[in-house]
Amino acid sequence: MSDSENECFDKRLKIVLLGDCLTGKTSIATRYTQDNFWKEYKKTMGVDFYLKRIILRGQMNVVLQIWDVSGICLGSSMLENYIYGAQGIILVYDITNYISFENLEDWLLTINRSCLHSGKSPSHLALVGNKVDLEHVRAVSEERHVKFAADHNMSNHFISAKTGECMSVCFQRVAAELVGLKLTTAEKEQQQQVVTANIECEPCPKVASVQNSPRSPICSLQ
Ligand SMILES: Nc1nc2c(ncn2[C@@H]2O[C@H](COP(=O)(O)OP(=O)(O)OP(=O)(O)O)[C@@H](O)[C@H]2O)c(=O)[nH]1
Ligand SMILES: [Mg+2]
Repeated sequence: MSDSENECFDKRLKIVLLGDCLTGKTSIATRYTQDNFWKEYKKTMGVDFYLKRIILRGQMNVVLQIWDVSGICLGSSMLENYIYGAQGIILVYDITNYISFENLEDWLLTINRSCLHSGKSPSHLALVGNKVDLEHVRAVSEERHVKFAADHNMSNHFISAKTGECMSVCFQRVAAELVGLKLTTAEKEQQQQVVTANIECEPCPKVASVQNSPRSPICSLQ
């Protein structure tokens, strides 16, 4: 983006997606920024970057810089660099995978350690339960989800990267929180995209070859 384009935007926010492998972070980023979804799993190596321009309350232009960090980065020395300077962190788990929910404690510990070390803390943490299109095989109850978010002072969201359900309102709410705006109920409802999906058996995810991948994030660091 050129400097002149930058000047048109009131705010630029760095939002980092963290959580275990396979929870759907890349799918969330690509659904939200490109309105695409791939069934095949391609592990993120390091971090990929995505941009999304939004308007809050019809008045504030915001550029969201979304950092999609690989699940394998938990415990890696690079994680602190990825988190550094983030205004918002979205912790993602898969509602059909209890372990991905349990491991959020480890992600939080790592975030807290990084922030202590760098002296910079994010202004907002959000908890995202992804894959709500697979409600019939849910492994984490809504109550546990809500309690975890309340215990750690996080906003809480349920979304589906596959259908796009509640995706937009999730990012809008996080962005609004970061700039100190409150969304009206009408705005929240307007953003709520509900798409019905057929129930089907999901095959085990396969690692797709890099050459066949149609994904094109803006930039990638490994
Ligand atoms: N049914 C369903 N599948 C999803 C959803 N989101 C992601 N998936 C699938 O879950 C698998 C993993 O998705 P990714 O987005 O690659 O997961 P990730 O969190 O980026 O994984 P790492 O890059 O390894 O950290 C893929 O096969 C996706 O198609 C969803 O909302 N619903
Ligand atoms: Mg990924």
